[in-house]
Amino acid sequence: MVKICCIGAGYVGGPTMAVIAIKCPSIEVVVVDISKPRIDAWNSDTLPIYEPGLDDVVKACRGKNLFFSTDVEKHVAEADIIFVSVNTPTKTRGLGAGKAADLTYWESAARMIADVSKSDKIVVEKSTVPVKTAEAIEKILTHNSKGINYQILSNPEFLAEGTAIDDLFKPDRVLIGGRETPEGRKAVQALKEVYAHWVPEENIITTNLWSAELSKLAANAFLAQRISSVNAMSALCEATGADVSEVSYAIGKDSRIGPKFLNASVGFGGSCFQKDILNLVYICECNGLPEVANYWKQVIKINDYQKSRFVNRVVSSMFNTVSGKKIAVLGFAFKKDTGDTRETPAIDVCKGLLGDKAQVSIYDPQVTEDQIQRDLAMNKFDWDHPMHLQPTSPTAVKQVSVVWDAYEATKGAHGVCILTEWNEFKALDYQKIFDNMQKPAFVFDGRNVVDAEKLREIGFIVYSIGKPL
Ligand code: UPG
Repeated sequence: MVKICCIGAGYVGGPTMAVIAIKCPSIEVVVVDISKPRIDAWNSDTLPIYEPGLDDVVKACRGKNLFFSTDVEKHVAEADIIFVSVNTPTKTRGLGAGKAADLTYWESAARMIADVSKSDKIVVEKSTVPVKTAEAIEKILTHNSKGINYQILSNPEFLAEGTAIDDLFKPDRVLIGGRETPEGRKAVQALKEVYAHWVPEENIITTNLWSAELSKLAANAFLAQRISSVNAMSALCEATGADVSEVSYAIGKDSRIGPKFLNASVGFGGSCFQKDILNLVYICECNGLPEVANYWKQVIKINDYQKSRFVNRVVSSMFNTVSGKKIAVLGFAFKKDTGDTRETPAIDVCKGLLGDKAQVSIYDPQVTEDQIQRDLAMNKFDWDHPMHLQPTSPTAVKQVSVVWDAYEATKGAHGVCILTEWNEFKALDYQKIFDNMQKPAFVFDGRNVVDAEKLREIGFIVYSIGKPL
């Protein structure tokens, strides 16, 4: 029986290993993590992350060929294939601060593997890492190898949150990079055989190590670039009277461009896009390619511009001040169907409004008050450094209230900002909301989810992204 161990029971490690377990009954899969509460949660009825379909997959194989454990060393020692899926935050200090990936957790995982291994191992990079990380890992492993053969593979994950299980069941492609030596090819083949249990062979791409590592950063950079491109267009649409939805539809009909990922918004968020692009920028700079670095940096700059443009629009349309005014914020997660707030545009928008002394009342169906207060009290990039930096009990931001109902949030407000595209925001009783708001009543739709014409008939002043007034 092949034994797989995955270090890191997070958004990627947990769901990916659960799917490998359900698709490969002949393989034993153990997910390990140093965090006991996290492992306890994976072993309980309430899993630590919410993904549609995940509960069923875990229930079907947990205790049979899928296990969650804190006994990291034992399971690493026993495994044939070790996936490393630990977090790689952006460095907050030292060389490359604000851009480079912090590989502390990766490095300690590699050292631990070297310490406890007694047999040959295939070590798989699952978390997104800078190009050439495999080389560094290889050095750590082989210099401590005690005669053990290690093969390093890069097998980046492309799942998106909210659709993780579907993405894992039917991936557009699986990418495996390895050394171009006989041992390297053998290791690639071994991992390919795992995925071949359910992924058609033509969808499993094999490349050299560096191509696989770079492809992950490139995929996220291209995806984010599409959003920044359409968001840049949205500013021009607002200035000219064009409608960004019509422009997106028209250009998306070109089969070379395609219709997906062209929705203008208040900005992209999530744990990956910004981090991976910053990382790409840093790699370009280190390789003496400042023009290429600046090109990709612009994707982040437009995203920051889109968020501050949104805040400026709120403040300027409300007679140049929101001081003391109640502003309702509907949606705080970085996208719908998740409670994840990492790098959500809502953080910057709320901080902007608070900077202008607004009273902000926030409602999100999946995000707790505690989380929101922590996010608003935290510095940029601190969220992914769980060991130290995170404030344990942040002083609550007094100008912020978090409520459990959209009607409560909007009661007595001067303006409403929609920052996440939750379906329920389309179906709210806007007449009731209007009746309970201060007049003139403003709606700033950061996700273009409401029917602006209908709201205008009710009496709202509506600003949508990239649309004429
Ligand atoms: N977004 C838009 N407009 C669009 C599409 C997305 O504003 O047309 C925003 C969305 O609201 C969110 C962000 O872009 O804030 C990212 O969305 P999405 O890509 O769906 O979420 P993630 O779960 O962060 O997934 C991305 C990649 C995935 C990769 C993962 C981690 O899509 O392939 O595995 O990041 O690297």
